[in-house]
Amino acid sequence: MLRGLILGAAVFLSGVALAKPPAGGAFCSTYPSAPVCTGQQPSCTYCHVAPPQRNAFGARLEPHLAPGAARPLSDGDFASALPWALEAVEAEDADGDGVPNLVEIQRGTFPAEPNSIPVDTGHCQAGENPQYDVCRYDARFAYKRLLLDLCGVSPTYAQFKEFSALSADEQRARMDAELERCTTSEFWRGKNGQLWKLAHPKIRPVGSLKAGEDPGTIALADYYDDYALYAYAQLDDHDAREVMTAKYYVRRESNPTRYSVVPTLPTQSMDELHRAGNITSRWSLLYFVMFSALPRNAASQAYRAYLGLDIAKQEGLFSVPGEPRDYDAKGVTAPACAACHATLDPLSYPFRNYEGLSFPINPDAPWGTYVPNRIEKRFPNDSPIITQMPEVGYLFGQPVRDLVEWAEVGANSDAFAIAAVTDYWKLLVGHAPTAEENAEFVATWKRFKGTHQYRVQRMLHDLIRTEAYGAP
Ligand SMILES: [Ca+2]
Ligand SMILES: [Ca+2]
Repeated sequence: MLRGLILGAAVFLSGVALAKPPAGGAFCSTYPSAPVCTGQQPSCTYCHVAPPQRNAFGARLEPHLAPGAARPLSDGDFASALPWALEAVEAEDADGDGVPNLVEIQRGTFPAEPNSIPVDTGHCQAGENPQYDVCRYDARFAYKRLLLDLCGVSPTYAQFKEFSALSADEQRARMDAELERCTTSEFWRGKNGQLWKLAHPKIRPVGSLKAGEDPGTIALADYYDDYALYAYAQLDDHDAREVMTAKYYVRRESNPTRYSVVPTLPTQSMDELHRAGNITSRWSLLYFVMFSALPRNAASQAYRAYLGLDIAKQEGLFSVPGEPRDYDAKGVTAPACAACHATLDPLSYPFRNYEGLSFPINPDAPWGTYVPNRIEKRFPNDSPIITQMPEVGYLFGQPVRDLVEWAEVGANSDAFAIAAVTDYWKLLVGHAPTAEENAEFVATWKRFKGTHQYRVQRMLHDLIRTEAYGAP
């Protein structure tokens, strides 16, 4: 629904401030329940045709942005002025489609596009579909779906008939019991099952580099360990955050699949003090850090995989003043790069001492370990200031002293809960939450974070009760 990703949007041209990195954040703190803020932030095109050129909505905002103040506005001044400007134009209709800006923001349509207007889904009529209650939650529909999604089988005719004959309360109880049963199935928790599918984009397996079971031609690391920790954290009464924070490892047994906690694994090399779940697994470090002095790729992958924020799509930008410093002389202070790197570089500093690959193998810096003064030992001459690179970094604009704290702050953030529930929403409902589903989605992740204390299994009982899941 967010169209057009404009990279390098926050460039500066002839001293004129263009699209601002803090815009998305300031917008979403003004309208936290807007669908465009659900697990994401509005892209530049919300206010711009292509920066610096504003669209109809951006053009209405501009005169209300700190009127009279000298241009360009600093990021800070911009961020504090934007909420006032947004409020000032709430009652206006920037694109002339008859719907005021505020209504469009809240209903998830675009205030700068006349073709984008709220549609009332008033087409539901009783009796339209004799099989199911189309307008509202239908337990029989949800029951079928649940067995397919979690057990991988449709109910038999006899099961379905029996379910249909139950009272509403009995149906709910049966569904809860089936959810518990199905999440013990191989289809759900086993190798290459539903949970492993959710883990694929986080682990990014590469068969040719696989060590251990199912080995590749260049056996570097066994990422089945990463799948095991991920699956363990999703199951039973376990805390989902530990995929980022675990100090332990998880061993998998097959037939039937069982995951159990172990303090060490022969396939892993990180010392306990510096361990942060799958972020510091041997595979993650080898594959995402590789040969880099400043592991930006490792940081942006963890940010995207576990916190749902993709810097390449201008998501989750929290510019840190004075950044990027360009310690490794990669030219990231160039205008087109600086907007993203003011977030990405400080996000990456806490990875500075985590070793990926090196050839020849350095005995002082073994692969997949924490190496104090790694930059000084391995890359001292990469640039004149590279050894000044700190280990302290920033996550969400907040300082973090090392990667372990990075992972803790990340795991406790709303972004983590939103990203985790979004994964299951996509898997079970079939798509990312839509504007119509937003209220149920927000309630679900808030309960996941609060009432359910990050227990996925408890959250799933909520998810199967949503209209998004159970309304045909
Ligand atoms: Ca409008
Ligand atoms: Ca519109």
